[in-house]
Amino acid sequence: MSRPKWLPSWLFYDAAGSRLFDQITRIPEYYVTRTERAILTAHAAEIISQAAAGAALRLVELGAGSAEKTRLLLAAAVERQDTVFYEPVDVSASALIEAQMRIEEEIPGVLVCPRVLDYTKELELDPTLQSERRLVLYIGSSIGNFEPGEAQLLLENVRAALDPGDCLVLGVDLVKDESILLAAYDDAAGVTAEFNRNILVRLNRELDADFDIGSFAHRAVWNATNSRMEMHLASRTKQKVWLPALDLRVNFGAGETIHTENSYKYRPGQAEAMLATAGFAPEETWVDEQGWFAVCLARAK
Ligand code: AVI
Repeated sequence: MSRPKWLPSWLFYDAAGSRLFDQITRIPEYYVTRTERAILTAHAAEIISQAAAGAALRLVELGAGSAEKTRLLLAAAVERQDTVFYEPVDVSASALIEAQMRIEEEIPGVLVCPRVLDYTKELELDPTLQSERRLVLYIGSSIGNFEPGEAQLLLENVRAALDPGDCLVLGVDLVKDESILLAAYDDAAGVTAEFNRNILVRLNRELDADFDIGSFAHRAVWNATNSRMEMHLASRTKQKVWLPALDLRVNFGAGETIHTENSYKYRPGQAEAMLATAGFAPEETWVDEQGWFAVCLARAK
């Protein structure tokens, strides 16, 4: 058992965790979703026309479609060209089917071609016609949940899957006042706390573990040295947990924590530097008035 204890954050996203995350995107303290949405609402047409640069666009999204935000870009693309191919890439076939039905019904002119793939491991995209360009969307600050080296590698893999002239739109969360960050990851209604504890609910269900869920407290911490928000679960008491499926007994001291998530916050210019290292030419960055979130458009060199 490693010390400090940790769990991988992909474990959050079972059906209940995905529902809770969806709720998080609507809580007042979680500025991330609404700030990025406001940037995309204001600039969708510009992003689409700049990325297209006269060609027809084929949109690819890493993740199964971030609902309204993707819709803004798809709608702007349909305005310019009658038919838009949209390839959402996700590990979850059910999330892709749901996205396909939703989008084809809501935006006539979009043809959804879902791809069941783990884009963190492999990324092979459909070939494009000579008259087409790809625009890959990686929005929602998803890149922030990767360690810096992994994030760089991910951008390099995206670049490797593209042809020169194709584009990437990357949404990154920026460093801001600590009090705003802390509130966003520890909201008053306790939705983020429930999201964090759901990881233990999942281990109880899937590994037959006996975590006493209420005896773990949600902690959100700003780690200024590493420029990241961290989530932890702190054991309120000294206790033992039994995970029969792994034949594992785990001891917790009172106050001992399990580190469950890192959410990196970038400094202005940092995402552009990573994009350049990955073989993209950063073309334009749109930031909200408060300087909280950045949407970067970069072109594959
Ligand atoms: C999915 N990801 C970008 C979210 C974030 O902000 O890092 C996950 C999340 N964790 C707590 N609240 C939201």
